[in-house]
Amino acid sequence: MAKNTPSFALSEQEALARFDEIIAADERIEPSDWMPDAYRKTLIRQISQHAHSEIIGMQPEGNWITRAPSLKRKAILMAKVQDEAGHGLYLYSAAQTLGIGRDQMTEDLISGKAKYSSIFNYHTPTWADIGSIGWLVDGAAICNQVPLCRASYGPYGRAMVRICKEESFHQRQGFEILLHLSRGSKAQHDMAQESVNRWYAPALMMFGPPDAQSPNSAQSMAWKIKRFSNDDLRQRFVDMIVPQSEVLGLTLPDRAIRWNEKRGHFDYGDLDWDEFNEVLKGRGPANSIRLERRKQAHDDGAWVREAAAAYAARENKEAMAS
Ligand code: BYC
Repeated sequence: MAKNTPSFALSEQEALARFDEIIAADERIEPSDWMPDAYRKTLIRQISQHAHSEIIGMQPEGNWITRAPSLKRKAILMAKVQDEAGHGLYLYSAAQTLGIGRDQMTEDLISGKAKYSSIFNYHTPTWADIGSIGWLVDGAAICNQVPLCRASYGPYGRAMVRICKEESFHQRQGFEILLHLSRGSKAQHDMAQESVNRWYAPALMMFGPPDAQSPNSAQSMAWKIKRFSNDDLRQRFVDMIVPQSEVLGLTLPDRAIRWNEKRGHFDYGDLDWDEFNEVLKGRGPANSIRLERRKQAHDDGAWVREAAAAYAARENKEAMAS
């Protein structure tokens, strides 16, 4: 079959053979290419969940914009929260290339049908939590998302390139907040430590269930959407944050952490997967607040969507008339 034969001119068998060739050659599937239904569904699931996470993730941080301890901190935090909105938009756009509408994705989120990252169902009661989110949550996000820049679906991989650049900056700003607190007064140091104590385990759980309980990993890795398993990425993250915690002068709340010469990695303790499953079922500390707030923002924005639709309709009418 000629390489440039359009997808619609191929039989299903030929189209599948071409899809497999593209994946095997580490090339990219583009929106106009034929793809198996299950590949499309998996991408819609993962990309839309990822987009929802970015949008819901604005809430625990946005919570501190009015209370950031200085004008400079406020400006940085505002820019960061705006970046998250941008990430959500790139990702919703990438998902739309697969045939799902933005309205449908929003409906799935506010009705509680769609998942978003477990991590954003925890509260941010102290300023140090903004540091912990940057250092641990964005740090975990980078470990998970850098390999996604090579995802086999073109629009997803390309969106991830810019997102990862911004996440790196976010991680450094979080690290810097914690460093500042850790080297400050005893009360500031204690606040930083208490916050890291709360965020450490939930950040490790962001990578998803252990490999043996991850139903989607094998197929997603075969399709080169995911490049590494949940446990492999979790291990990379632990190996990254242990030396960083030493620089920060903070302790990770896990007595099992120790260098394992044989494995060439840090060992770490078991995580509470019951807690993770509870959060996924909507019973985490902040699930209901996050969804209520998102629904309220959607309702409050109805007039903007109506105005934009009316403007677009008028522009279209004028364009047709000219
Ligand atoms: N939270 O078979 P598995 C960010 C679900 S944004 C909730 O391993 P998969 C940031 C999973 O969906 C962070 N649900 O799944 C934003 C599946 O359920 P369904 C978000 C989770 O897809 C703003 C089931 O558990 N990042 O960092 O192969 C500010 C079984 O799991 C979680 C992304 O979305 C979880 N933590 O692997 C700052 C990255 N983990 O869908 C920072 C892209 C698992 O079958 N996504 N589940 O009903 C991924 O890389 C993968 O989807 C995951 C899960 C590694 C998350």
